[in-house]
Amino acid sequence: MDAFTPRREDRFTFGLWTVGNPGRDPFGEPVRAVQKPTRIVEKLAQCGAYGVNLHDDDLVPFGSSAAQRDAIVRDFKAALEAHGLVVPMATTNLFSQPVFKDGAFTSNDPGVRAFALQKTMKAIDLGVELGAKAYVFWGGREGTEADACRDPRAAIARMREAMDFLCAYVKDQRYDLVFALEAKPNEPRGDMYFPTTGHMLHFISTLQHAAMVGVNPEVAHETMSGLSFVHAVAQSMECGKLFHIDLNGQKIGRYDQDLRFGSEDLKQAFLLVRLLEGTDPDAAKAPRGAHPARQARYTGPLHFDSHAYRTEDDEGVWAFAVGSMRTYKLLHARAKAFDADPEVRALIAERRDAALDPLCARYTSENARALRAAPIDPVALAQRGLAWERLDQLLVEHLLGVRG
Ligand code: GCO
Ligand code: MN
Ligand code: MN
Repeated sequence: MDAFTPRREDRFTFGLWTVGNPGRDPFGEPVRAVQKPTRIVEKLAQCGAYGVNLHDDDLVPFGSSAAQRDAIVRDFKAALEAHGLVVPMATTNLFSQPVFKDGAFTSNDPGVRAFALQKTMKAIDLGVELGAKAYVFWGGREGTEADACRDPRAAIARMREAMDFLCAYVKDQRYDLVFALEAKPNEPRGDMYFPTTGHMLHFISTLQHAAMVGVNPEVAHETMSGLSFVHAVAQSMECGKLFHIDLNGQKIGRYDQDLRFGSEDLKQAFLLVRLLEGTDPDAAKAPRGAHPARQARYTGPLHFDSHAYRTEDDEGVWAFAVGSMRTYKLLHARAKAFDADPEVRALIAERRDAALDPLCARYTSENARALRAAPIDPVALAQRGLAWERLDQLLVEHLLGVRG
């Protein structure tokens, strides 16, 4: 036990499908035994996790009878109770079964779309019964290879119709539940609709019940496209839409690797933890122009959507789980030290201009007139070195533990 040993109050969660991943890939058979959900609950609790998340089919195998479902749910609830774990998030598997081979909510077939809604309503009921407060939508098969098969605008409209329907269902049932939409650029489809978190954020603003819908960004998914995950998360927080998060590790341009958090991208991971935990005291205050719903820090569950290398046995799986959580806590400690460093504070202190700032703060015809006439010297402005080299080196030294 040390300061970085995971504890319940750290709010770390894993999916049944993550630590339960048996190591099957497109080229090879499983390398580990399938574990019972109740055993996963017990092991996660021993590792210091706070919760366990699930797809409907992870817990209740597809095609189970109502009686089988009830028995499974009863045993699972008993395990949660016995080991003190919660289920903060649930989701629907809308990708494994052959019926979803060309999408679920965006399929051209009304029968498939209706089945997707039916399966999701039942899965929402299951999630709520287990105590979930967030419901994730990842459109695993919502995309194309033969792109002429449907107008992409029709896919977007169908997705909107499904979200509006399901939000209304949640309200009608009086469930205390929000939705979190998860973007991914490709895999398993050649191109998936809503490929980035930014696409999702705009889509959400067009929904009937937009207030109950946010995003679930995933490190691997934004990184696959070569985009900055930290910027995607920051944009979500800036408009109050970071409802959930999928933490893992990923190299740019590869298939979805779902690696242990911090295993590939330590600097990005450091900046991410710094952002989520709000260790920068200046960033805690909303700047001028901020969105009214801005989140200064993220207080929801910290979910690891990742799995152990295919080289690992059962012991390796739990080493992977503990490692994910420890790395988060280590990075949190480094981020606190970085933001408490007086040299860092001095370098990133916000500059003020007593004459110009008030003119830009609010549009009035007088301010515009005064601003047009203001003597601003772009050559002098450009001459100032910013010392970001020093700042970045300080970050590296904090990250490597030789400072602070
Ligand atoms: C993936 C996704 C999934 C989802 C999960 C929950 O690339 O496979 O990240 O793991 O997060 O289905 O919706
Ligand atoms: Mn993924
Ligand atoms: Mn995910």
